[in-house]
Amino acid sequence: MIMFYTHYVTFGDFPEEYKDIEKARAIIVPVPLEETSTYLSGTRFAPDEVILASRALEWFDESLEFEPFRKGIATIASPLWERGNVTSCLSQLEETVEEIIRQGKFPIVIGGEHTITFADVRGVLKHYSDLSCLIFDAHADLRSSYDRSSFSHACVTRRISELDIESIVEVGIRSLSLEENDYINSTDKVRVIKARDFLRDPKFFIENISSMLSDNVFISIDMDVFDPSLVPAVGTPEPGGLLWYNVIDILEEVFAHKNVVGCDVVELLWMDKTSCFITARLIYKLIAYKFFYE
Ligand SMILES: [Mn+2]
Repeated sequence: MIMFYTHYVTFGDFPEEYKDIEKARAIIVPVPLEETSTYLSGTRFAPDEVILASRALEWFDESLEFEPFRKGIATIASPLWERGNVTSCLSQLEETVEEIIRQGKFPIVIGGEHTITFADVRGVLKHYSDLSCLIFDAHADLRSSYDRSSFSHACVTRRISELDIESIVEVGIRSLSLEENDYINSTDKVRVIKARDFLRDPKFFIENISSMLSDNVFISIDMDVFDPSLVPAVGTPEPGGLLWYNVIDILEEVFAHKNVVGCDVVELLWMDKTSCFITARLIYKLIAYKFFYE
């Protein structure tokens, strides 16, 4: 049994009674893991910057017309791990996510590098067998190993595809290697919606995305799915990305038709205040959709 403690700064400047760990329905988990970044660094400070930015959020959701914070949003202290030891971080996080779901709550993990999604999915799988993953990302992350590590952020989707899950849908892809392309062509488990295909016909993909997913869904959002003109502060930026309403429209469709059991938001860097605020806004939207459609 894990004891959860409130993080020293909490998501959203909401009244205290709505940030209580016991009562909150949504649990924010900051995980500042940064061990295998390959280009730009600074994701380990992103969770706290997003949480700081969240204190400027408007409490009311303008399109759903309710105040999501009234369901309770608590922010717990990061799981503790041995610095430099990715495996130790992943096992602590897996236990944390498993416990949050056992308590009937909705986990939203803020990274940190994308590697953490492996632990999130393993934690969720303890409770749900019929699980699929919807991953927003510029990169396929399907390499079998990278920089001599099989737990690099560049391999996370490959590791997830080896777990006992129904399917993976990747949206926004616009960078992949020959090895990854061969892997995609060799498996039915991974469906890839490339950014350019999506942007040519968003309506078609939004209407069909639910049919590619099983009933229970984990959503991972690598912030580099967004175009760098909107979110420049990411570890591996790629041109030609999705814009705000592209991502919001997909989320709305999936939350309306599926049981989303958890989410993470990863790969943001801390330096750009606008990118951090956009991430906080996205997290509040995830919470809004979860409780609007349940
Ligand atoms: Mn990426």
